[in-house]
Amino acid sequence: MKATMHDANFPKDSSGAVYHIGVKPGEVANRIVTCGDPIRLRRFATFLDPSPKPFELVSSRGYTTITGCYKGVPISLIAIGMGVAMVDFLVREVRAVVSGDLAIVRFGSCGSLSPELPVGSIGVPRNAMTISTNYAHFHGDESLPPYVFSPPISSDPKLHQVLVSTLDSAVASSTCKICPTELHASADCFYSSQGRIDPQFKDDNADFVPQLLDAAPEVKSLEMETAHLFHLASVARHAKISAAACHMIFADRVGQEFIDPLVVAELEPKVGRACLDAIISFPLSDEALHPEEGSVWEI
Ligand code: R1P
Repeated sequence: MKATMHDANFPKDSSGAVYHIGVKPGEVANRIVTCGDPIRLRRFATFLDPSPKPFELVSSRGYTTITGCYKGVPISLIAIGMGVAMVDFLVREVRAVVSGDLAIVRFGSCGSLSPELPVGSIGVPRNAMTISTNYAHFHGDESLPPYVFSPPISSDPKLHQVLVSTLDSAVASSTCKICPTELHASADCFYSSQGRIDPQFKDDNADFVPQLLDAAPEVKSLEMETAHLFHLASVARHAKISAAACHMIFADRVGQEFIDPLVVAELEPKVGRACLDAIISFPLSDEALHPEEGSVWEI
């Protein structure tokens, strides 16, 4: 049976564990690498130091949290599944159980809108915009645009730079370009609001990609979470949240090519390790978990 929750405004149980991720104070580090896929996350967890023994929690709402040390520095790996709601729970609930500054690197996959970002390369966006379904168009006034584009939202420039230089030295090769980009877009859906055509539904998105590029010519890639991560980091109060992201280019949304799984298998561990190296080298002024306190999560 689930524990009783206290406080309907921000539910926690009597141990202080948050409602959806399930973690409590002492179980999440100030430095976080997040991705969608828990299998991808478990591959990165093999890079953690064997001691202290990593803490692990899989919540009933689909979050996997693994906290341990990497090269002696406390770090949490958290897989969130997909979409804006899941990244919103991540940032807010982690913020609620960790004191001090937070640094979060997202490692995801995405589609490319530009030959500058070929399949198998790594995009590292400085800024991300949101794309939201405009329900007023579908349920009221068809003259309104079906999809709404936000202005660009900035990553943390220093964490972005650390990520770019770590990827450049650890991952870049003749077959894998590291591509810092000015603008990425995160949509609220995978199909309609990324311009995928599904004849089963009236999505009004036949001209989606040209309209997006007309509104935001610098946008080079599309996925679902990064802009909301940057948004929450930028509106955080009290302690600082620094956020950056990199994405493996899985699909060419113009030419329709999709990545070979063998390429993913080769790239994923290299990029994952680079994300861990980047996050531990980022200076954080105020950290709650220290290596000697590792026994906190050694359960
Ligand atoms: C869609 O297939 C999922 O893949 C991308 C999208 O943002 C979405 O979550 O990210 P991940 O590879 O991190 O899951």
